[in-house]
Amino acid sequence: MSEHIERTFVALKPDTVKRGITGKIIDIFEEAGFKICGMKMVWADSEILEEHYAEHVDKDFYEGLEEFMSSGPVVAMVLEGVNAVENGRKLVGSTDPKEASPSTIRGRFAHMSFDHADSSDTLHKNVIHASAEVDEAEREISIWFDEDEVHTFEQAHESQVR
Ligand code: FUP
Repeated sequence: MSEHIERTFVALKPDTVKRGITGKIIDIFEEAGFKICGMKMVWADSEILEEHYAEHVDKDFYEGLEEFMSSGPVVAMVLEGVNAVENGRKLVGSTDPKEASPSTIRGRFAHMSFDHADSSDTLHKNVIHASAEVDEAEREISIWFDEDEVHTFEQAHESQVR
């Protein structure tokens, strides 16, 4: 496998599942040529969320983050592609939907601002998570997926888009 081919971890958050827009978002990744190597629905508990968000557990906003992330199931995915981590984050856009370009997933499917969420005491709903770094992606994939849930196969169109 070329050094440029990476796997990234993506989670469609509970707001996305409840709004019934998971297919539209999966479509965006598929259209861009990403390979879905793993996908499942998970209703996350505090154990998995504390591991996933280890860097945020001690922060003031963690309680709200965990409440939101456990408010319904997520669609967890492993996506493979050329520089999948960087390219995945590009498609996802800025963390705060208000700052995200309308051409990104967060900008297209949300317009929440975190300032507004804080001042109205609502949760920071931002549609999707995608790993920020390659080592973070590896760590997150191992948290959410067993090895035998991540598949290696060839896409029909692979030679066309790479
Ligand atoms: P990202 O890498 O884009 O997922 O963003 P961060 O790691 O900075 O934040 C993780 C999650 O915490 C974000 F999805 C939003 C949430 N968050 C809050 O709820 N409140 C904050 O003040 C900051 C982040």
